Amino acid sequence: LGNDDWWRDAVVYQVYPRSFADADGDGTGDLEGVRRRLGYLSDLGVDALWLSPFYTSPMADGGYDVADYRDVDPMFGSLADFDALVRDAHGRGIRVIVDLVPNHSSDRHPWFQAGLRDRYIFRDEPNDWESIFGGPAWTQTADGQWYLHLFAPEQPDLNWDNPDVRAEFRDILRFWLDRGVDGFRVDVAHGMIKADGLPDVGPKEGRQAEMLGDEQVPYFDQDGVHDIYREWRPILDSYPGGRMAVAEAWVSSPERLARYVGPDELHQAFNFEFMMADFHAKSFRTVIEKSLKEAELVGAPTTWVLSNHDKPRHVTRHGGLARARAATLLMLALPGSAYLYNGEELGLPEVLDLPDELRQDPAFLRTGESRDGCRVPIPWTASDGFGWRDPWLPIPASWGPLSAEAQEDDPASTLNLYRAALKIRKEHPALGGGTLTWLDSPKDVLAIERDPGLVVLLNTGEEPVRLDLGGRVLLSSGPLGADGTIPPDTAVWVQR
Ligand code: TEU
Repeated sequence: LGNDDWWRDAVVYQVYPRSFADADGDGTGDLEGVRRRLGYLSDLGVDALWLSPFYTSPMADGGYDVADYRDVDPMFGSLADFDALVRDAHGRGIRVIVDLVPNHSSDRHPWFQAGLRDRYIFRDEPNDWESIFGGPAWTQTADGQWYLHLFAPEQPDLNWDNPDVRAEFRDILRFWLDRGVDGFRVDVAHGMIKADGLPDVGPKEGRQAEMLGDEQVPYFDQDGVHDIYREWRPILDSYPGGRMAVAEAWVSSPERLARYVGPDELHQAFNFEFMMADFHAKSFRTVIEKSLKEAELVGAPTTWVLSNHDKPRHVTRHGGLARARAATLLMLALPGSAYLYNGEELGLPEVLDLPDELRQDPAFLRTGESRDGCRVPIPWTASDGFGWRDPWLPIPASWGPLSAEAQEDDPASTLNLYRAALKIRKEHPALGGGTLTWLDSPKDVLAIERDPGLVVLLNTGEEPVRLDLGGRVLLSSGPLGADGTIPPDTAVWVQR
């Protein structure tokens, strides 16, 4: 596959295996389902896949509760299926990134089951920390001791002060690198090290640390996590072909995020500021400027994300498909890599009306907020159950026109917009790399020049705007005005 720096401007497609494609017809997606859709992903034009967890898991948190880090859960297939997927993906020039979940294991992990308490965080008394999923971050065991879980009680936090834990994860990295993976997405990368003595958070802050902009809390973004990445980097570098790692770290500023990235630590960190921005020219500009500052600090391009398996889909968040399509064209024209979430290329909205009894997100039980609405299975066919038999979450009956099949031959479909955008991005490397210059523009319009002569315009206002486009329109997120105006909620790529 060549080119060790492939990740710098890659378009990475996140597969949520449970919801992507079901080859064995049990209602849950699987690795063989992903393999059979490689043609679709290749036509879409992505450079890499990131697979959310498919490891042995009781699924208390959709697989982010791992019971065996070196095996595939039978619901998703087998190691042989995994190997076949990697082989065929590579055969098509598509790289494969896997999810690594080092902050916590499942409570069904053999270590927890065997009562190896020095590998977890047990105390005689809990402190005041709260779980990200709501409620106390401590659960009491039968003998009266308490263990820490920043997430669900079924996800005990590992003790990274224990050298056995460190050795185990170095070995897990090698296990997957030996199987040919191109990289890792590191889950809760800011979480593994807790402040000495586990001090109370104190009154107000509570569980909000994951939100951008909050003050530091004693369980996130501690200096010690960086030692772990300095241990991992030489392992990644010892393999040929550009093996990489991207951090999922919710920290308070671009400066803090920049500390995770560099030649001695991880290659990239998700830049969630963009995902949190409002659909408004000004707010996008602020975020882009901040993000480019981070990129400058670390000397590597940043990452862009609009949707993932934890946040409401951007069609819904931004207020409709037109806006989602416009935001996508903006994202795909920014310097750095872009992470797509399965189904966004079909313009899927968040499903807001799932019946409570079908919701499976552990956060829902404690906070009333559920991430299930962005995890609904992908509609492949326009009829016949969307290509699923009894899917683990119901697919809305109204999704027929959003199915991949229905969009396949429609030139105006969102699927074909993504295909066209990724194709143009390949032909114009300046879109994913190069420099970015802000152009003068009316209020509510974002105007960016990318390297020689590629102009990106986005109208987030309420009125159509007339701009001298002075060039050839390469792509627009929706129809342009007959008089050459850009309607509201529309983005356009122009070649000067
Ligand atoms: O998420 C980490 C995290 O803190 C948030 O993304 C949080 O889950 C979300 O904001 C709640 O709305 C990672 C995974 O992406 C997530 O799916 C897992 O549940 C979590 O870690 C625990 O492994």
